[in-house]
Amino acid sequence: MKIILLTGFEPFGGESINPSWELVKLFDNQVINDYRIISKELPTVFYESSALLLKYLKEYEPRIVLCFGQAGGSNSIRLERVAVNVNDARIPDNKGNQPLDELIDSNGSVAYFTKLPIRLIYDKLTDNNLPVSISLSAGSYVCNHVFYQLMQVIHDKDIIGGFIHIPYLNIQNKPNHFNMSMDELQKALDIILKSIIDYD
Ligand code: PCA
Repeated sequence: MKIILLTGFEPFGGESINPSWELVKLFDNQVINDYRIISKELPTVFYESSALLLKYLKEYEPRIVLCFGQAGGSNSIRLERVAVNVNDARIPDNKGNQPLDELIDSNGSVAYFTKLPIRLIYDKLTDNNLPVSISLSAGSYVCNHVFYQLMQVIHDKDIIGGFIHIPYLNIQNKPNHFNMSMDELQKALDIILKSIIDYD
């Protein structure tokens, strides 16, 4: 059995849920072909989040790693193309850290590309009438932070991985923002997983 590691974040910024964890936890322990899914929640905290992710990479040796985060206000599922070596927080994280203009790794590369087949995923989601876009930036908060350190570890290994942002869930009560239902998000994640498995 090969392992697919899915991660989502704990709520942040005053929210009581984070759609990324709500979504990936539903897939924990599912088996698709010869892949078994493990879902884990990451703290919305600089460095603690990535340290935990790196621990899971060692522990489970996944073949595929898909990290998810909430992008409130986004009107599509955002397939992130590039992770950048910067921490620059608009709001404090869940432990009060608010780094500004800081490098994640002072000896690290400026950026890494995703290793997900984003064009393939984009086409499959579009064919299924799900809102999707390819994004050039995951921001400079905790999601990009985790994405960068994931790519730093896997860029030269035989591991497929990357980061995807999702909009608010309809139950988050954001009448002025685009939102999606859990049914739609589950359908999207199903398609995403099958696309990556086909590609693998
Ligand atoms: N979204 C934030 C961090 C956690 C999350 O779900 C981000 O986009 O950085």
